[in-house]
Amino acid sequence: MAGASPFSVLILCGSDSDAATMTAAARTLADFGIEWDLRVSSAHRAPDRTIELARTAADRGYGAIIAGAGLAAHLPGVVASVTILPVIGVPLSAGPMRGTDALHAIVQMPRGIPVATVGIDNAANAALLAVRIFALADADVRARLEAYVEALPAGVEAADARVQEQLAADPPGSPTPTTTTGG
Ligand code: C2R
Repeated sequence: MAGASPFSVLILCGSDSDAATMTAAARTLADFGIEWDLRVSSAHRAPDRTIELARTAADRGYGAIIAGAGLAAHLPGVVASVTILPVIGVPLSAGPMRGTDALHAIVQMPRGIPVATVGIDNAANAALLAVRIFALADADVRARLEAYVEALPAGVEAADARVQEQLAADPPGSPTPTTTTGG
């Protein structure tokens, strides 16, 4: 893409079962002209491979890593321990605890190795955080980010207009027709 950012983002997920959710990060980055690669690698199941991917990421031109995992989600923390790139963790709602297990695992990093953590399944916000980081040094990304933020209120206006229209067409709590008695 013309005007593409000099940095790209490495998106990692712990399993192919995470890939559909994590694709939202890829879509969002593409909207901002930021290139990305999405790779499956598990710190639990393939630690050497995962560490190699993370350790070499900066030299391969990545400016940030987004790591999504569910359950006992060690992937983002392990990745952050072998790179100085900013790492953004996405807790995924795999399993019976619906992502609260992964949220706690990702957000509760010990001092020294931070992982920026977004909401459960919110891969788009992870991408937007990477966009904000890149915008500090990239005027094109910054301009796209400013346009995106400026457009948000219009989306709220449109949502409000839709709700007002629905309420006018079908008002809740309007009195049900009463039958007049007597006479
Ligand atoms: P499977 O569907 O492959 O059994 O994976 C994945 O992110 C996925 O959400 C189930 C879940 O296990 C997670 N997983 C991790 C790690 N590796 C896989 N949390 C890791 O290294 O942290």
